[in-house]
Amino acid sequence: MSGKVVLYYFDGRGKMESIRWLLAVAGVEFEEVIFSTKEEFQKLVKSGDLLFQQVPLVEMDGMKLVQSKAIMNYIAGKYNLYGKDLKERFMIDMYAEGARDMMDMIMALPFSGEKRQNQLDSLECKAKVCSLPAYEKALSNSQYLVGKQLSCADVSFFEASLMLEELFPTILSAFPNIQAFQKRMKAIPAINKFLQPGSKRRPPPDEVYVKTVMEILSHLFK
Ligand SMILES: N[C@@H](CCC(=O)N[C@@H](CS)C(=O)NCC(=O)O)C(=O)O
Repeated sequence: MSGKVVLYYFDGRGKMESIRWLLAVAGVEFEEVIFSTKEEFQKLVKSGDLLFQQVPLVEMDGMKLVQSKAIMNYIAGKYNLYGKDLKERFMIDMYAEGARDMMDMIMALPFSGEKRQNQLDSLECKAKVCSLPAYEKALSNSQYLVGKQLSCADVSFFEASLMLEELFPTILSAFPNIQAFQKRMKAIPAINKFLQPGSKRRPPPDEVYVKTVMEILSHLFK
């Protein structure tokens, strides 16, 4: 195995996008192996590299990493994005998990068929009433969500806040601290670079992406 970092996933956001974000913020270059057919995915399953027969898979440091949260935690720990002690790490996990809850709901939307509008309404309500106020409060006297330095929680929440705005363009209007946070995050060079066209950041899912994933994972959509 080479020293390169290689990501194996579909050509879209899904559960890999937060990993792309974190690697980009950590300044780690990576390559990607993209599946566009069921055969390509099955080949990887048969290789035995997918411990649970699921992607994301990340090849890194001589290991074949699976389980997206574990991968994120490994990258965060390695690149000093995981706090200074166990208590900070807990807080980071807590805020990162809250961001992930919102992103999981967003990720599921294109696959929710006729339930889409209900799920969209429920997401908007949850975000406005439960999630965003918690982040607004955490950012009231602090530059970062936890402690005095950037962490993976900031990166995940920033990603979630952008995804929410794609769906509900004015959703942050009642949250000035989050708006200021977004501004600070956008000014970080690695983030600014990742936000530019031509980076490895993926756009919101389109019909082609949804169709491809449903074909490749057809066993889950029966
Ligand atoms: N807990 C796992 C879930 C991974 C997961 O559900 N992966 C999907 C694609 S996004 C998959 O490969 N599913 C195939 C299957 O479950 O058979 C993680 O977070 O990595």
